Amino acid sequence: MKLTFRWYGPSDSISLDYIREIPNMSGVVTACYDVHVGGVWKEESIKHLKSLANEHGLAMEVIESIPVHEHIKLGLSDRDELIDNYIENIRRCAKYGVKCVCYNFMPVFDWLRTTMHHKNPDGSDSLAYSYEEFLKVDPKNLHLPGWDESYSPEELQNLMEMYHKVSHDDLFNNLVYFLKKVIPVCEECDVNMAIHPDDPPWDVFGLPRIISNEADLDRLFAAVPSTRNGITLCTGSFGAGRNNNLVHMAEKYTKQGRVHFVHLRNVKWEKDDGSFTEVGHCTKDGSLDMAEIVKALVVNGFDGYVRPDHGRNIFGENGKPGYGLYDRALGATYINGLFEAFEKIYKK
Ligand SMILES: [Mn+2]
Repeated sequence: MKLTFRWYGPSDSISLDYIREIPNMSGVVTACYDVHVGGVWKEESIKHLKSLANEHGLAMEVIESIPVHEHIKLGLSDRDELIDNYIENIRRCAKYGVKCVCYNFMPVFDWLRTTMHHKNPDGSDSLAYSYEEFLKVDPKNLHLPGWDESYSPEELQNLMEMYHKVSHDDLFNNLVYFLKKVIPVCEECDVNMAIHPDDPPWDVFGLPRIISNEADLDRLFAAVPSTRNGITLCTGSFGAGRNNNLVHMAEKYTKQGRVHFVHLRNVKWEKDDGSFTEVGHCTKDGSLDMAEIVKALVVNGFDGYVRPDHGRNIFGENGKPGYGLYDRALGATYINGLFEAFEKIYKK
């Protein structure tokens, strides 16, 4: 297992000096943020990020993410040009040692919560999704925590309308079209594509979502069989879906050689309407059996990249929601413990 940590580049309030002090930390997971979605990343920016990481003893082998332009997801006429740009980004990243690209294919919103600051009984706060709160959101006048600055209200409405005619099958076919062009380049460049599951794993605001469960993954892998076409096993995203058996999924897709990257976090299911709270990483704190998930990875030969996913705000920190230092660092040490124990017992 190679332990990594998400780093939002030089403007991240969490420095590489801090990240390197987390036990067993091997590298950062980052991206170029200086080019608009759909554009070609500047080679000097990729090189700069890598040298900053390397100067701190950290690798930069995972990119999260190279975002997919909405026109590719919509299947519009300019998609070929945008896919060419995407491919050029993969080539440029590969040139600087990148081995894994995390991306997603969710229309418009690549995550959804109803609060960034749910107050937990222990005094910490975390992201949460309440179905009751979700029902109060007016899809015609969207104001969502964490999203209000991403698009102007008009842009958002226009984009939502463009998806009205896009069915689940259309979106799936657009993903396959994209991967059929991208995967051959990944084979050539020794890069793994790791699709991030839908977060949460169901449709929102009438927008289709197609990477929500095991059946969705099986369909994707049947359409594009190369094992370069793999997943980011995000336990918290899949795990918000109560029918997803994460232990089984970890076992099955590790055996297939398709788990290229793992996001480990726990969620606590609230009520029985889909509501959930993000909690500390330990099994006991949430609804997912984190130890059994890690065991399934190790027993089946997983040796890829892992990062602690969202943490709570603790110790008085007022970090970027989900991405503060302290709880993710505690999560990292917990992940280290699970892997060390299971690797000692089961790794051949
Ligand atoms: Mn994730």
